[in-house]
Amino acid sequence: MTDHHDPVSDAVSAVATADAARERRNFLKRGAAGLAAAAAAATTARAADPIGGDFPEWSTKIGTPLRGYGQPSRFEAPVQRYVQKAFGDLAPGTGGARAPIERLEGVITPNGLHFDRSHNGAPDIDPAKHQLLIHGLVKKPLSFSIADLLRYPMVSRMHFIECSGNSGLNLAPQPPQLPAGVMHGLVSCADWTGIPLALLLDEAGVEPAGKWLLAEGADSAAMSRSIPLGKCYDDAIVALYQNGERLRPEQGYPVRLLLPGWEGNMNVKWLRRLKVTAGPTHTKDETSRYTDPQPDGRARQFTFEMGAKSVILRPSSTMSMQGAGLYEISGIAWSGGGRIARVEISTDSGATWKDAVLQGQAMPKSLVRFRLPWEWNGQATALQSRATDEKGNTQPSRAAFRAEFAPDIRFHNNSIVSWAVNADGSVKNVYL
Ligand SMILES: Nc1nc2c(c(=O)[nH]1)N[C@H]1C(S)=C(S)[C@@H](COP(=O)(O)O)O[C@H]1N2
Ligand SMILES: [Mo]
Repeated sequence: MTDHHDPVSDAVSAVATADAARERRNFLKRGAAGLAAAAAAATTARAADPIGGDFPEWSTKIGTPLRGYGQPSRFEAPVQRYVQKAFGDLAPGTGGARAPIERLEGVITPNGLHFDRSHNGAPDIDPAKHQLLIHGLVKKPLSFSIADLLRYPMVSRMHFIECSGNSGLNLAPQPPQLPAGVMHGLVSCADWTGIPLALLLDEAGVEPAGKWLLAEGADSAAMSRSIPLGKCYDDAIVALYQNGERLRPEQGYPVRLLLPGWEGNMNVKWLRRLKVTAGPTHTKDETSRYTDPQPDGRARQFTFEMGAKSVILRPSSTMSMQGAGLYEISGIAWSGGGRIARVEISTDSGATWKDAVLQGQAMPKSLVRFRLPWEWNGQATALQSRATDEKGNTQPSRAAFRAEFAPDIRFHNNSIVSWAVNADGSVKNVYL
């Protein structure tokens, strides 16, 4: 049998590159004893090889040629966004493609899987021709090309975007039995890079009468929203990059507005115009949608900040448990109010709660990963998670949320999600 992994010949053939030469120096430094040990280790590894010393096919030939843009393994092809066209192929760009959050880990949403909520599809914008206009109540109206914008100082920050229609499906009379991403995947998180909006507004010089901003997209839906100037000066970003690369078309290429922690809809994509105004414009997009009917018949408008929220992803609805024993409960939490301070988990249908571990640094208005080991005794129970942010905002129970609004409430559902774990191991969506 050919020895594919002879450490000596490997080291010798590696001399060709500078990197490998350094490796070889280190290798030779280990001396004869080191060589013997390495050979022994290789023998042991081979003896322990579960396929009896024959290497799998992929270990015996040249791999995939080098390529300009990497793609996930073909075995990960089933990991896709959940595409929901609101009007089918009559309006193929209208609706949402939800992130398969239950199949992801950590807190960063890969760019190809970032949820996409679009009112009339992603326009194919030529960055060499696109302009961003700042006008209205300003001393000096300004028009920026993308090349102009790329010369400004930038900031990078991790933030989630959540559509206020997220979890709307969980307001249905009966709990839908769907993967978590279909119900709660209108949320994603990325490392966004762009220009603080305050910088561009200062350059245009806002008039004292200017109190609001109208932001408009260059898509054929001309999506537009009114934003109080305070937010624009606080932490708003004119974003050009998403996780290190330029924005994806679905996320607003070549430039979008990012309003950290505020409802997804206000994060205007394909940004073409910012008009400083004295008051809100009451555009179609902020009157026909995103308002919340109350029991007294009146509706709340302009619910900007997204509530504290969490969802357990492993295990979650439509998954199945592989028998009693030790599991890790893992999920994501976020809040438009700032940092997540705490995520509590109940493994007994809400009777008792335990603090989960928040992984890494909880960043403001970003997803945070939580984890908790759980010994499942094999009996039927329900899992719940409850997030609280640094301001003390916490997730309401489903009943409390329902009581606060009229029965036809569709948006801003941040109520506690419950997964039943049945004795047969099946995990179901339930209302508790
Ligand atoms: N111009 C424009 N901006 C838009 C939209 C749109 O259809 N057109 N959709 C909005 C909605 S409803 C949401 S939830 C977010 C979604 O951002 P994403 O698609 O990058 O996830 O973008 C917002 N910005
Ligand atoms: Mo949205």
